[in-house]
Amino acid sequence: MKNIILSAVIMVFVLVSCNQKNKQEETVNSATNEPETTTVKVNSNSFSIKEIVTNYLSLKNALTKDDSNGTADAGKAMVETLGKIDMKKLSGEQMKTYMDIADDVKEHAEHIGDNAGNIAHQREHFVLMSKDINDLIKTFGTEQKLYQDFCPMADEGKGAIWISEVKDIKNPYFGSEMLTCGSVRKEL
Ligand SMILES: [Cu+2]
Repeated sequence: MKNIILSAVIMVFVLVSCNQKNKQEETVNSATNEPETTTVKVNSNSFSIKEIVTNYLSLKNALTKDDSNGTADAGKAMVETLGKIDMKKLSGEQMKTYMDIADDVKEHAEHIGDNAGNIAHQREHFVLMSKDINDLIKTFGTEQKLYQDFCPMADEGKGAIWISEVKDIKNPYFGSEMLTCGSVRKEL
C-alpha cells in the first residue's frame, strides 16, 4: 500500500506541467534572485544603454531562430557597441557600476562571437549576459517597454531569465525545440 501511495506521489511530480513549474520557480526566484541594489538612475537625455539593449535583443532573436551564425555576428556587434559607449556623462559611482557590468557583458559577447556553430555554448554565455542586461536596465532604466521572461528548464534545469521586447514568449534557450516554454515574469 505504501508503495502505491509513493508511486502515486511520484507520478504527480512527473506530471507537473511546464506552467506549474514556472509558478513555483517564480516564487522561489523572486525571493532569492532579486537583491536590492542601489539604483542610480540617470536622465534619459544623457547616458543611455539603448544601443546595448538593441544589440542584445538582436542577439536574443537570432537565438530564438537557432541561428548560431547570426548570434555570433550579434556578439561581435555587441563588442563594438560597448567600445563606443560614452561614459563621460557618468559620475564616479555610476561609472564603476557601469564598467563592472559592461566588462562582463563584453566577455560573454566575445565568447558568443567566437562560437559560431556551437549554439549550446553560445546559450551558456547568454544566461549570464541576460543577467547583466537585466542589471543594466535596473540601474540605468529603459525608454522602451521590455519584459523579463523566465524559462524554468534553461541552464540545465536551474532556470534562466531573458529580456524581450515582445510580450509573446519566444524562447532563446531552446528555439524551435520548445519555442513557447516560459513565462513573462515582469514588465521592465
Ligand atoms: Cu565560452
